[in-house]
Amino acid sequence: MSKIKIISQPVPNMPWQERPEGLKDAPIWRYSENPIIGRNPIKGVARIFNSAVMPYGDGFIGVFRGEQTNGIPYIYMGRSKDAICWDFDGNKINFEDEKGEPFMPLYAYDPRLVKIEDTYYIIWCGDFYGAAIGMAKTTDFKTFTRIENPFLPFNRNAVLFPRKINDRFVMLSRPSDSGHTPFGDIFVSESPDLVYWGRHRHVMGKGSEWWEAVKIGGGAAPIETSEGWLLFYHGVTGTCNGYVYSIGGAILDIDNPSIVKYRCENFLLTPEEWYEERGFVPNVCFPCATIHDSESGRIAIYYGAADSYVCLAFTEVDDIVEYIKDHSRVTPSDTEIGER
Ligand code: BMA
Repeated sequence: MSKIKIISQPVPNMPWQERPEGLKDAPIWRYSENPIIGRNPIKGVARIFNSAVMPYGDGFIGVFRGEQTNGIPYIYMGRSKDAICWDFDGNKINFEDEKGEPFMPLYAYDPRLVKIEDTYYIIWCGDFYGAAIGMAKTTDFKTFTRIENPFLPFNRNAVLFPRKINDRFVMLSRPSDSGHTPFGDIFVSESPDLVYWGRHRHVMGKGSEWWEAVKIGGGAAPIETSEGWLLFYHGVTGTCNGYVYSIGGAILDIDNPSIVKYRCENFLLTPEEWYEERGFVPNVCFPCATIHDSESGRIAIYYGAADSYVCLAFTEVDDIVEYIKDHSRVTPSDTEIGER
């Protein structure tokens, strides 16, 4: 039993590997068999990465960013018994609109999958006069109904909270440009109905630490804990050879997630292994989901590596919260305009 409570369901069959000896001080450790999804995983799909999974029935389900052989990303569904070996549908998800007519986005990438009450929501980056957030819902993983785009362009990164807060849906996002965005902070917005979004608040700015000095963006859906919302996000630095994406961690106030309680000044994971340093886009660790077990406090983090693979890393709630608190540095830009 962990000291800090994860407030969600038990998932006793979640994937897990113990912390390797010799990695005592590391906040997160990698799965020894990474990557879990390699190249050319489906006919016509060259790479799957930046994808989201969750428990479903007695196994697991996921939405996957599949980069087709023509270079265009779409969302594919997959199922798994152990959340490590995945069976993918050969066809991309066929969405429909609210009238039941077919709807296929021009492209769709970096999907997140979040369950709120009895409905599953998929959030992605698609096209709406440039890059913007798209959303769909399903209750059965057979019919996927596209719902209103939450935000104006441009925005390429959004994550829903897994429950309503003060009776409103809540979403983190990172307003941006339509391209590779050389800036970006995380904001939070609320909606009573998933149609009208407002009360936009600033959450966290790009970091003062060098590893996240260019931009940050939401990662996995926040995990509810007795210490607040545990957020794994991505932070980006610029080098003479391009961007480097690392995984960061923060804890947001449970009732008002625009308040940053703790923010870790160190990255939690940065590209080191061949599958993170080498690929279609080198030096990318991009977290999109976690599977966590309320009984044991174990957390499995799913991250895209080098825009080429899906990988897995592990931590435990007590350890990661303690690490984030011990290395916390909340700057004025994380708080001063949050309440405006
Ligand atoms: C971001 C997104 C991610 C991608 C990353 C690195 O802007 O497009 O999908 O992993 O760039 O290429």
